[in-house]
Formats: sequence, structure tokens, C-alpha cells
Amino acid sequence: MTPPTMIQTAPVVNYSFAPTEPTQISLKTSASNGEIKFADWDKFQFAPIRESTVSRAMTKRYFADLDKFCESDVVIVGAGSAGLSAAYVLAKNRPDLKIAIIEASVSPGGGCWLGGQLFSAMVLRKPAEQFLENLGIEYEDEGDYVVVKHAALFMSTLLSKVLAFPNIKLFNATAVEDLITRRDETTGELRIAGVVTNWTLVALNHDTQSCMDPNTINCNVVLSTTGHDGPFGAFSAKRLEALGKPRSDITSGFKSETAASNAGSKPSTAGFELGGMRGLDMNKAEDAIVKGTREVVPGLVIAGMELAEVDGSNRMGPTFGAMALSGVKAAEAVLNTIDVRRKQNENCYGGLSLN
Ligand code: AHZ
Repeated sequence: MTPPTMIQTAPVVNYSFAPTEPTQISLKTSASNGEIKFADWDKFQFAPIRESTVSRAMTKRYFADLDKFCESDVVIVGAGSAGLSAAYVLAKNRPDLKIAIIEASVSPGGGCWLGGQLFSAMVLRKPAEQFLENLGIEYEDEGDYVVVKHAALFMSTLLSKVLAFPNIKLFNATAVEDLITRRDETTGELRIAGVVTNWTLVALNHDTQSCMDPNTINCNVVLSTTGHDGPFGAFSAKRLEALGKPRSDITSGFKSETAASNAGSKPSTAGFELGGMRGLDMNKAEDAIVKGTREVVPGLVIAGMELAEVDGSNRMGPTFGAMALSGVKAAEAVLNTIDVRRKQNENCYGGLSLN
């Protein structure tokens, strides 16, 4: 039988891998003979590469990052405006902290690429313009509020600054599908001590495949900013509802049944109920989200619109000052609790290594 052949229809070009001087590219429009030329394109050639080199360049860094960040100081769940604002403030103040950001979508940024509906401009009520000034983003001052000409300018600037911090790693296309919990051996208090992750496409297919086990990241504080309810929204809040049964586990500091009965109190059997996001009221909503941003249960800070699901506060729609400033307050809450949570985690299970 004749072996199969592949027919080359295009003309054969002999490609030379001989070392050449890199093509000089200048983006100045210094026209010679009236002609614009940024480079000598006739002689242009990329430096050579083998395909496996590209694979190794990507995978060795990704797996080194997985290895490094599987013990993180802080995990931020959700890379929307609240999560990234918090990441920026945290990393700026504490270059010593290892901060992992887990984002379910391929594209980070959450709902912050447009101002509202399909409109570009982004409105922030004062005093959120101070955050813009810190980031170096221009705005128009309209009195009580300011306007950035495109929401994408805010998000791309914030994102680029966050990604440039050496102590931050963004794992996108990765979903948090559960929380790691610890029951304190002395107080009986339950706390959050990490996250359970999976590729988002896997997380979305648990119902169509047999069990696909996840990966984990241990940390001292989880900051959840997964937005309001939706296919991937309000994740930690919804998980708390299940973890928090009976309700006393949440409200009285996650006391175990034994610890609670030792203390003479009976744990309630009522479930932890989410408040559920209320209708739109810009004036009430923005203050409520910023003021309410806190460590909701030990080891878990919740910020941004996810908090509206916990507290039953209003939505604010297309104004973004509360997302930025809730991020600032979340960073403060993380920094105020992290040392206590670290100590608790270090003492857990006889001081199992946290390296
Ligand atoms: O993909 C989600 C988005 O980028 C991500 N996310 C959600 N669940 C996740 C999970 N694992 C990993 N389980 C997850 N990532 O979280 C991000 C949330 O961003 P967002 O912009 O939706 O939330 P935000 O709180 O930063 O900003 C909300 C802004 C408002 S207000 C509002 C209204 O009032 O109607 N609507 C929006 C979008």
C-alpha cells in the first residue's frame, strides 16, 4: 500500500535559523523621503524558537507559582473592582505578603469594563476620587461625583498595577468551589483557612462527569469579592449558608456543639440565612457596602456586592465608588486580622508546617 503523503501547495521557503542581528524597531515617525518606516520590514525576522520551548516557558512558571502560592497569606476570590482594589492596597502596603487571586473567568475585571448597560463612562461618588488619584487615573470633576471617560480605563489601569506587584499571582480561568475550614482545638471556633479550586471548565462540568477532584490553597485570610448572586456570584456567602448550620456556628463565633454545650449553651438549629440583595438605592447601597465590609466569620472577609447578599443591603447599579472603597476597607480588615489567624493556623494540628 502506498504510504500517505502530504502535498505542499504553497511555494517552499527555506527558513534560515542562522543568528541574525535583531531588527531595530523604532516607533518614532521620523519619515525618510516622506515615507514612514518603523523598521526595515524586508529584512525583518523573529528570533528562532522551538515549540516545546514555549510550552516549557509557560508550564514551568505556572507550576512554580502553584507550588509557591499553595501556601498563601491571603487568597482573594474574584478579580472584579472590589477584589482588585483590595489587592492593590494590600500589596502596596505589605510587599511581604503572598497574595493569590482566583478568578473564575478567563478575563479578570468582573462587571467593570463598562459603566452601566452598554455605556462607557464610569461614575464614582466622592470621596472615591482619592482612590483614582492614587492610581493616577484622570477624571472629570462634576461636584459630588467624578467621571472616568471609560470604565475600561479604570479597570485596565488597576489591573496592570495589581499584576505588576511581585507578591501577587492571578490564577484566572480557575474557580473557587469550596472553602477550607478549621475547628480550633481549644476554643471550638470554626474558621476559614483556605480555598478549594478547580479549572472553571471542570467546575462547570461536575454534573456531566464522574468525580473530578480539586486542588487547594491554604491561607490565613480569604477575602471574598465574588459579586452578587449569579452562576458564579456570591460564592462564599452561599457556601457559608451551608457551612453555618446550625446558625449559632456563625453568629456565636462558629462554636462547636461540644464547646457550646460545655459552655452551657445549646446551639440553635436555625440555619445561617443570607439577607439577599435588595432593590436599587444608590444612596443607601454605597454607604452600606463600605461600612459593612468586614471579617464576616473568622478568616473570611467579604467585600463588594457579595456583601449585599450577606447583609440584605441594596444594590447601587452603575456607580463604582463603593467597590473601590470597599476594597480599601477590606484590605484594612485583612491586615487587622491576619496575625491572629496566622497564629491560630500555626498552632493547629500541633503546628503542622506552614511553609
Ligand atoms: O467571575 C467573577 C467576577 O470576575 C468572580 N467570581 C465569582 N465567583 C467566583 C468563584 N471563584 C472565582 N467561585 C469567582 N471567581 O468574581 C468577580 C466578581 O466581580 P464583580 O465585578 O461582579 O463584583 P464586585 O463586587 O467587584 O463589583 C460589583 C459591581 C456591581 S454593582 C451592581 C449592581 O448594583 O447591580 N452590579 C455590579 C456588577
